[in-house]
Amino acid sequence: MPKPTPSSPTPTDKFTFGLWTVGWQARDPFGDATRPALDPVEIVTRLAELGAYGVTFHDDDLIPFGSDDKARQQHIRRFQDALARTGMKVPMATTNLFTHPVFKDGAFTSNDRDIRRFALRKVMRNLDLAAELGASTYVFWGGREGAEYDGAKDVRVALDRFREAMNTLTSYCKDRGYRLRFALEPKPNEPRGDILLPTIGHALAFIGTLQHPEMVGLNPEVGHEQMAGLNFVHGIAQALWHGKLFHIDLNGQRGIKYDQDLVFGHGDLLNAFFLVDLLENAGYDGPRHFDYKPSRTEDITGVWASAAANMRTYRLLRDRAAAYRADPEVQQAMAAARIGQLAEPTLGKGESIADLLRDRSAFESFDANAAGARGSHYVRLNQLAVEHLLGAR
Ligand code: GLT
Ligand code: MN
Ligand code: MN
Repeated sequence: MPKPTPSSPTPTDKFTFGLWTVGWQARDPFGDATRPALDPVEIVTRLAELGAYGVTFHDDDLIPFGSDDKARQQHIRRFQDALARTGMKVPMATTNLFTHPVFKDGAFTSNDRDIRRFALRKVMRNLDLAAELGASTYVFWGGREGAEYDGAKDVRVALDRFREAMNTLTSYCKDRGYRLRFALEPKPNEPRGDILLPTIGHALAFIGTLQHPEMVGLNPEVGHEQMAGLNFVHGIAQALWHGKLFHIDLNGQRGIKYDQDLVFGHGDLLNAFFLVDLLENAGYDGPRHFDYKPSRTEDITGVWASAAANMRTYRLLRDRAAAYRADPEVQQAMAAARIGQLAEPTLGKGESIADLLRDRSAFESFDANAAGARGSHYVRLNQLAVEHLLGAR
């Protein structure tokens, strides 16, 4: 019997989209745009109709690069009117530090000092707008911070400059009383041959060196970790464990290749299932932000269909994950797999190292061969997940 399909998304789902996602005109390194430009006001309106909670933007998505103050104010006002009319929120904003040729060798880590200073000023101006629009997260994707040649960039010094930029900008927010938190978005490569802070792990280590580490966390993207062959669920679990999952970019990627930015779930679907299970059960209450690109083959109808697909897939996975957890057979399989035992501290309450050394059952009389022969039953558990995902249970 077919499972009931969930009703439409609502703002309580906290689904958000970048203006640059549905607004992508599908220009790629080999071909021209296949779709017309979309007005940010239309994007806000259509996404609201589809049940989204909000939108996010780069400064240049909203205000074309080089606009004078008057034009800038007009763009902002039209956007604010659309937000007020639809009730859409702006929980996150970011800076375009990658399109203009001036950023071809990076922004905060460009070898040119005057370009680094320009980048800081460009961010500061958009931080003012982000705060004005009520955003709580400010993303830093350093797509151009990197190199193609190992001799082109002194990476240790570049990290000094990256840290200087973060310290300067966190201080700027503190001075202005902005309640923004920063979220670094790792990516291994593309558009640079190698990008600085390429993975969740690299970025976490970098955050620990900052002046205000409590203000800086992560905005990991599904495809970016998978481009590096990494397990996104593991990366997100570690980010949560560090208290650093400030925001998330959901999309789909099929293996180690160029950044595909597919619809969420259109890549590694089983990993997406366990990702939703993790987000829903770990207390993540931030936006579910889709950073995808409607494929170049799609017309404008396909753009809105793909936006809806992201939200529908997330909701379906949420339902499937809840059903998986509630299934008595899954609970029994989890017990057989000793999943719960991992939560028990390895040393007993109040047990000292001396106590452990005295415990002969822990070592001298421990039957390692018998323990090594115990089956884990993980395959059965995984099959149950697959069957829930397929709607077979
Ligand atoms: C760009 C990139 C994304 C980042 C955006 C934020 S812009 O499209 O591919 O992954 O999240 O700057
Ligand atoms: Mn991407
Ligand atoms: Mn992204």
